[in-house]
Amino acid sequence: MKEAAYSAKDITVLEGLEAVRKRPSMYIGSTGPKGLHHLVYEVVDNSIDEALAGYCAEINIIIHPDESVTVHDDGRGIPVDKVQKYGKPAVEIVLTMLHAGGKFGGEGYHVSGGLHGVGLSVVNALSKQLRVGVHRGGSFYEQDYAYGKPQHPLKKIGPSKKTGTTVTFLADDGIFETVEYSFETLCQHMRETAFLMKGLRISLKDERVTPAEEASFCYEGGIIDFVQHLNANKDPLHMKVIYFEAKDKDAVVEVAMQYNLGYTEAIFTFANNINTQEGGTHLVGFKNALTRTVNDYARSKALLKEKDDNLSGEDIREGLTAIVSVKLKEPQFEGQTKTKLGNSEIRGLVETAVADKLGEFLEENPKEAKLVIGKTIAAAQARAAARKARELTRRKSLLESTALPGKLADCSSRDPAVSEIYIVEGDSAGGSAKQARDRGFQAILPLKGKILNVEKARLNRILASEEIQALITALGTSIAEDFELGNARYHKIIIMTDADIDGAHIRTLILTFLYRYMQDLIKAGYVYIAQPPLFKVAQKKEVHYAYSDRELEEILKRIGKSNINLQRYKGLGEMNPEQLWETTMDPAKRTLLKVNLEDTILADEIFTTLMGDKVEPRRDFIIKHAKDVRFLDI
Ligand code: 0RA
Repeated sequence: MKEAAYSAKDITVLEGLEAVRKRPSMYIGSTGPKGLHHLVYEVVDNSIDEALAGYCAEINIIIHPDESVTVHDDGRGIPVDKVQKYGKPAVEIVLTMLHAGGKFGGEGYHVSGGLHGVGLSVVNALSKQLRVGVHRGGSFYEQDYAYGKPQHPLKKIGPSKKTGTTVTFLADDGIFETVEYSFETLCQHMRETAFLMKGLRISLKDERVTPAEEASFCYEGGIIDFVQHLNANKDPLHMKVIYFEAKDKDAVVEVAMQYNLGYTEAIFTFANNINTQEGGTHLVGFKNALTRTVNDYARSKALLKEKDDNLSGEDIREGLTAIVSVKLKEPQFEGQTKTKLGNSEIRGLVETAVADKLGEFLEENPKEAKLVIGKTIAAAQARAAARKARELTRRKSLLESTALPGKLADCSSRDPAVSEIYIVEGDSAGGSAKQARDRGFQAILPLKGKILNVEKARLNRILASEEIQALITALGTSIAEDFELGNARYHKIIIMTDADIDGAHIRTLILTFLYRYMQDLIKAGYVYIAQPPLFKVAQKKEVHYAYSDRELEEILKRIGKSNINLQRYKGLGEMNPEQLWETTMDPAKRTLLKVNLEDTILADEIFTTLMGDKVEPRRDFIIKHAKDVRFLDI
């Protein structure tokens, strides 16, 4: 039979690829930057499967100058023999048929779920060009594709003593909004993956810059190293990271945990290397068993009196950094973003593991155990004090008849969906903003200078701060365990600070507070950063505003440099109300930066670094990111 002849099977394949190109978001989540990076993760996941099966020790990723990406692994190589049913080499099937990425029904814990595991064929369909190279069985093979379609049959290029797979692809810029990769985003993801895959080396190279930038991740300690990394800028309560693993026939669970002297809880969970941001059965199992085990231990050692209340889960988790990683045969992912593990059998497995192994740890390390219990009791006392303080504020506000803080200039609208609140630095800028605003839907809350750094204080002290009380009452949601998104009084919460270092500091303090105590406001997409202009350029009667140095240059180029009056705004206070309205507050003209929380692990790191105790890492971070506004866009 001639090779060009189309069979019914070829047509099914083409229809499959066409479906992917028609509705890319269904397969890759989005066609924005997130979806683009997902292409790389998808290819890497296939190599990870080889590593999970025990055949791959190293993965190399290269971003080429034309934004094409190569992923190379030293696994067994995708099989090249003909699959009888299709009359084509297996590698071609893997690259062209939807859901043919697995090991043809083989063994092992596949990386699959959420948007992962959709297969190489999806990446192929969404690429202008793709080349696959396979070292296997003594030879090297190659095949090229365009828009998912093979350009020639698999070619045997020559002999080879190695094994492994190389995929190079160029994302289709007709489908993706951008095809520019962020080296940092890829590094962050690959570092995480390397932590979860003990001993696997993942290297990255960015050839778009000269000299090329390189990074390489390999952790012999696996998630123990992960926890140490997360606690690197914190003071540990005990030196040794607690680690244990347990297996049954369909799953393995690994847990690593270490307390620090801070007050925040940082538990991250994974299922088959996927960050389960919405939690699920493994998280529930972990929390339940942790609470029970610590209480049992405390009672058995008479650290709690018979009549005492149980220590609460929340207090037990104060200052805890933990990774819970499960790998299982058939993961079920649920929830809005498909990042909630649903397999009910996992809960029991994790519970038993934690109860046994953590119980053992506490028995064998009485000194550490005592520190943990002591910290928990302190947390419980602070929480009780905070509750009292809150009840007092509530009662007080009832007596005073109006619950809203005096400094708030509220808007007249009572519909949160159209209402906005500007949180403004300082009373003078607050005054301008009050004059500038549209009082129909814009409220103004001026805050005095630097609010309390919540990273360094417990809830009771935080609640004692007048500025924070005003903020909480104005937003209406309450905080921490009392938080209620539905009570938000505004669906746009806009932080407006001066465009200088102090302004950046105040903005970070406010963001830290929102992140730690009202995280769902950020997740709901209610939190924004105002972008006041940096320069005013006046030429005769015409006025232009520039929001960055680059924009200033563009304006000067356009209008020429004769007869101009250039003003650099050092603070919001230098603008009169009309200017403030026009540049920063008028919905028709302003630009707002939405704060998003895609990567909670990175966000936790950033807030710890920026707001924690250690000076060195903070300095390094600020120097590294000084020119980069991206870190504000958390
Ligand atoms: C199917 C079967 C086998 C390996 C693979 C696929 C495989 C796929 C990819 C994708 C990227 N790298 C990969 N490495 C391997 C098993 C082959 C065997 O039994 O020898």
